[in-house]
Amino acid sequence: MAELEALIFDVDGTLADTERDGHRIAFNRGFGEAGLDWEWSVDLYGKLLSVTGGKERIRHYLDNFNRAFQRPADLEGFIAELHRSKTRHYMAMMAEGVIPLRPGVRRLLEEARNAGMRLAIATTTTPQNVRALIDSTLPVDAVDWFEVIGAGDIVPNKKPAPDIYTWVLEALGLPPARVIAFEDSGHGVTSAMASGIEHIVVTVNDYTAGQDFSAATVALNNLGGPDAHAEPIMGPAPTHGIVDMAYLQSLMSSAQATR
Ligand code: XBP
Ligand code: MG
Repeated sequence: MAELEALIFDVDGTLADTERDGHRIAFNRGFGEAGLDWEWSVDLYGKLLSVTGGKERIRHYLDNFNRAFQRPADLEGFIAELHRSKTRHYMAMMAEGVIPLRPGVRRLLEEARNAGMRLAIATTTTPQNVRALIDSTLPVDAVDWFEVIGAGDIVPNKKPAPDIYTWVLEALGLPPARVIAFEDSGHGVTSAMASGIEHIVVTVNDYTAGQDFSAATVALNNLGGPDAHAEPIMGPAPTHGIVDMAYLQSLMSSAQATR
């Protein structure tokens, strides 16, 4: 039986609900600072999430939702500058501690560390954003809990392409059968699967709840804790409503038994 050696976490929507009240607000603040009257509502942002990556998302917005905008000659430079401003606003918001971790995330990270599990991150977001979230929600030096952090533009293609998971697996030196990926979105599941990862745990949120997770191992409302039971939308229910190491090991074994 392939042994479980590492847990690889997506960040946005998985470790924390950062999209609606974090990234969206930071984009809007960046637009305001640049003198633009663009305002991304909660609904519009849900549509824009079909494209991952902030710079890519701004371009998608201009191509599909704001065609009347008079584009500057250097559109790429303009988007890059807007995005740098958005990142500054996002980091400031994280430093204020506006977004908590999702239920059960800290518990599972600590339990995994105690069990000798290797931890990694695979995300499309900018590396500074990952650091800002970890610093504001976990103990000092918790960034070192993650042996590998794959983030942002270090790979040519963002999720749903497999690049970021492939990069992280290579950095860990592990075959995909030895890891579990944690995701919140259809794009994330597609990305992990395409890199060869066989075991994927999804925790849905308001933006992703209706997406197709049939390719995942299990989809739940959250990872579970004292005030938030983990309930499956698809796949086996965890004992006592908690996704713990024993439950993750059981997912690995039952997947192998059915092969
Ligand atoms: C997250 C994203 C990110 C953030 C914005 O996707 O799509 O683009 O919304 O980050 P996933 P940047 O959770 O699948 O990794 O603005 O820093 O690009
Ligand atoms: Mg995500």
